[in-house]
Amino acid sequence: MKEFFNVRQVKYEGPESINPASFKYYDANRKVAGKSMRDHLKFALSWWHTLCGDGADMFGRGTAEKTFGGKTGLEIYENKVYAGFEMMEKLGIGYFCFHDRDLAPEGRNLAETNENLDCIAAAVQKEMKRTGIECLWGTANCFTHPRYLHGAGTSPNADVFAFAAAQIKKAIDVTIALGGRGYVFWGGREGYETLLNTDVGFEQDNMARLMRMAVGYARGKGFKGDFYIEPKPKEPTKHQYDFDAASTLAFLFKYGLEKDFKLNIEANHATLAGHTFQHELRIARVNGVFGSVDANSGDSLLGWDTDQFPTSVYDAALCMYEVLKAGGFTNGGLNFDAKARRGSFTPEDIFYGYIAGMDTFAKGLLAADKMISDGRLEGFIADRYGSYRTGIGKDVVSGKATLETLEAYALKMGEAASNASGRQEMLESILNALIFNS
Ligand code: XUL
Ligand code: CO
Repeated sequence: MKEFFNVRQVKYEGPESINPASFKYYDANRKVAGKSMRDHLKFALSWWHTLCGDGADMFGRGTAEKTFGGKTGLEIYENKVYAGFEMMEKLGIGYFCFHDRDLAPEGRNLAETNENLDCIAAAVQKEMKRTGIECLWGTANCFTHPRYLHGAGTSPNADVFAFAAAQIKKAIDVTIALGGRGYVFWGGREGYETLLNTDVGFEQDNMARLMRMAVGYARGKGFKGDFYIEPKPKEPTKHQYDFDAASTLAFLFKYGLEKDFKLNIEANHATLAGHTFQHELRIARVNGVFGSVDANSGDSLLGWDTDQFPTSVYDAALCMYEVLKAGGFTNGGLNFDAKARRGSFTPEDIFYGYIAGMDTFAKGLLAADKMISDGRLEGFIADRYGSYRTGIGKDVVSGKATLETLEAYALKMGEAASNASGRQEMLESILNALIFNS
């Protein structure tokens, strides 16, 4: 078989290695808390950035070659399949995620577009069989084509809604055919530019209608995986309805979708919403809708979604802490929704990006495991709420207390007992030490 990358199998060489094409921390078979790193982390390749994104931005053309030697439309997309699987094999990545339009180009009409997709999906299926690599999740790209200029499920144009529905139906078919564990809704254009032309309530009702149709259809076809909403506050629209985890939760509960949907939390989307990555994961976890992760990072000096490969061990540690506390991934995993910078345009640069991301999360996993086994951080939190385990606090939690009984208690009390320090700096110092020593 033709080789696309002049890169050897990337191996674990340990933290002392100076070989940039090796893992320093990601040792796939190493056991952490009874499970291999491979099974904890469930790394996935993003088809769009890795095999399609050529570095084009608003001010400049592409800088990276992504035709993989193909001459015609379909030949290019078929070569992406072979290149993608070669890359995943060489990096030891077990999963991939895709949009319908990353896999195959649009034809002259929907029927031809669907044929293109079936043709490339067949090649993907063969490669999956050969390598044992699996599909983490699929999705429909309902944001690139000009027909979606006012949205897809939230478009004011019913014809566009119908087209989106047809596209999603096919994307679900392909996800099921590839054994995908999840199906993602990321509402890139499901929001608004101005309220002057927008019926917010109607648009959200329609989005929920489309999601219900998708659930009904997929479950009818035997899909047992999870649906995910991937929150993002803005970009490309000024305001996206799935702004952050909390607003997405409100949407899911309002429309009764919370049993089928979980959240796919992306680091750079969290920071765009003015939250930390950990905050978004925590909100998903404590509300029982933690599902999957789009691992990347933004740039603190830029106000848009830069989709950089994640290199902050600190953020990765806090992410993996939330993942471990959620009981680990079930259908989800860590999808690198990340791309090399425009100036890093060679194929090797993408390998270095994945290596950096995988090592960062391997170290993050080790640190998260330490955070839990060490027990000091969690012990501190448990103590902090200790007043609710006895006396009046216990009555509050059990539901026995009322405003009247609490008033009677307060009147007798004089002044409330003195507050304890929150010890933030001490806890931050403990966290640093745990990361350094992991
Ligand atoms: C866009 C983004 C998407 C979703 C899938 O910011 O993150 O690539 O992950 O549509
Ligand atoms: Co994403």
